[in-house]
Amino acid sequence: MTVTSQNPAARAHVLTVANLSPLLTAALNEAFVVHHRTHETDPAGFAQAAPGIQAIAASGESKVGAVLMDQLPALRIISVMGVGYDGIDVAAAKARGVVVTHTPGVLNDDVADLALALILGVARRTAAADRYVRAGRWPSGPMPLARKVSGARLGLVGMGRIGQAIADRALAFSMSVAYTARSAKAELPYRFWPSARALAAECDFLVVITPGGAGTRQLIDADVLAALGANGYLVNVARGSVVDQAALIDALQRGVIAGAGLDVFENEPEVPAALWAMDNVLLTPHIGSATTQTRAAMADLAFRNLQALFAGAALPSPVPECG
Ligand code: 8YV
Repeated sequence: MTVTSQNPAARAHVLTVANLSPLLTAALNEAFVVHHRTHETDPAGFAQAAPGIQAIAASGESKVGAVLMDQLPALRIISVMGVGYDGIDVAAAKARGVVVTHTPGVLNDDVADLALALILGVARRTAAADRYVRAGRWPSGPMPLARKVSGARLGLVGMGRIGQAIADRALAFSMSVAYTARSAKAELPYRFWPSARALAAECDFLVVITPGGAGTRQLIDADVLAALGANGYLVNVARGSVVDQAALIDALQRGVIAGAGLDVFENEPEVPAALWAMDNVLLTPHIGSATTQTRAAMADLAFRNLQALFAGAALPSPVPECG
């Protein structure tokens, strides 16, 4: 990250709205005057600083709505360190002349890698197997047999950059790949299904990798899970909001589906105790992009968007609505 020191009086003021990666906060502290979550922690300090705040630095899970924007009359940019920006009211930002940026591309590999880890992990029960060994149960007999992954049918709900990276990896496991998305992508060799339900009925592993937000809320409901069936597995590396979590728990409890690999949840960081109790569920704490290498690349891109705005240069990665 290239950071140039500036006269402190000339530095722009940035409000952070999340506990951001130290890689990003270090760069922000060097280049800007940073107000760390003062809107939540220090109302008086925030009220004093608000008229001068020109930027918000957010994470992929942050929520920034019109109410906060209205308190920041000088706001020019919301830089999200994450590809997902479903918590940002982009329409409200645009209406106020505020640009929203995010960090696409640099995390494709990591999220796709984790999707495969969850497919393999839930099917081959790697976490349960680890617990089995540590509990000293091996001498009493072998574990129950698992589910073969190579050659199985993969269904992707969403076929953007990360969906395609998951498909690339699945091909190395001789899996067949099909998908559903808002529209078919003629350039891709994979079978398109017009709905999640139709796709679920034709696959063994249904992987959710579509943006969150109102358009996809509870897209994976009881009907889709019933279509996936007793031999099918659900994997979610997108947003908890895309899955009807109560319906998922019910489907797992009643054996409507075989198992699930979940990196995201409806109300993070809360994970329902009902899920903790299930051996056929693999749980990870929203770690899709959580590697040192990728978080450094995301921090760099989020920082460069801010730098570009204040330098009057073209923004490296505005969200499509602001592009
Ligand atoms: C992170 C994410 O959780 O990119 C996203 O949309 O959900 C994640 O990569 C987060 O945004 C890191 O700041």
